[in-house]
Amino acid sequence: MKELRFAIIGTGFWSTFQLSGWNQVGGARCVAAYNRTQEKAERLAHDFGIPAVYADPETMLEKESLDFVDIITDVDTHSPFVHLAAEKGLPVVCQKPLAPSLEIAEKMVRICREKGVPLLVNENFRWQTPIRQFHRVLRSGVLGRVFRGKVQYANSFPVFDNQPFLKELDQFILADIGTHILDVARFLFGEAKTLYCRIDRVDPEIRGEDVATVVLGMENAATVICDMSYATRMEKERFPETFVFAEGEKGSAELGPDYWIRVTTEEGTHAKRYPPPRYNWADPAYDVVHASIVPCQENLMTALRGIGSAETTAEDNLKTLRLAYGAYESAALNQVINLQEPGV
Ligand code: 89V
Repeated sequence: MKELRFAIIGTGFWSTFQLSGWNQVGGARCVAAYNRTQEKAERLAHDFGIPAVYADPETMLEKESLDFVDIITDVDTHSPFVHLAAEKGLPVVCQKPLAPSLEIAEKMVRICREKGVPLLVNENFRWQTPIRQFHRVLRSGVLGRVFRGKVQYANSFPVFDNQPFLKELDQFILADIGTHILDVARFLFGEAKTLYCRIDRVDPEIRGEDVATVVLGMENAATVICDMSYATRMEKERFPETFVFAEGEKGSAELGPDYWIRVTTEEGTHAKRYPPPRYNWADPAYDVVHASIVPCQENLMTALRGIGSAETTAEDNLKTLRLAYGAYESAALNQVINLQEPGV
């Protein structure tokens, strides 16, 4: 199979894991890198054997013969880089959150559609080993009709140590983690009809909110609660684990700490652990998240090769963004948002 050639835009904290993921998947080679601070790109190029570093992204996309571009920058710069790649007819993989507003994301999707290039989102949480298994449990029908679900991400990990720019964002946890958690909620429980959200800021040193609680009224009548916090101190720090609970007419299922899934029905409780694979390039503090990059990229690769469709296309991701940005609107107005009305 032909090896795909790609360039990366952005060589910060996340780029080393993104590149290691592509190497793990195989079949794609990074041939060029651009970063606003060029020395950072040079350092990464040296570590990963990337042959070319550019001071200007446009020149890079013009000079290199590429099959796709991987954008690994902060949210505000995604749109201009996606536009640039689309103009050159290049397929794009972009980090989440795709854009700082739904309108900007819709425009990005529109331009890529017009130019006929795939726009894919590196939305990896739904690819975590225990979350995939939880999905299988729900699809097996063992719980019967699920009437309530809960997706929780609550810890007090010093996330700003590695990603200091997150401190400066006016919109923090719903945009950064909510996009993951709400995407997991969609993946497991389906689409929402209504949404209500409350937010809070506990850490006085940051700009945006670090606590959010979202209540979703689902199309299938279930209620799903998504709660997230970087202000929750627990007996044992569990970053970056996501916990899930589903209650159905015939039983319940729980994804709890340390990747344990417990399924309880009339017949009793069945418990099994579903840990993620360990990669030597992953930061152990981010284990389950870094491991999820691999199946996520495998899935994106089928779309990049034109041999299948990806789960996390930008088109699909608009539905997740509608929830995340609808949640800000709900919190600001203290109102339930009807997601089926236009303009949300
Ligand atoms: O994937 C992310 O959005 C990151 C995390 C905290 C998991 O590293 O911000």
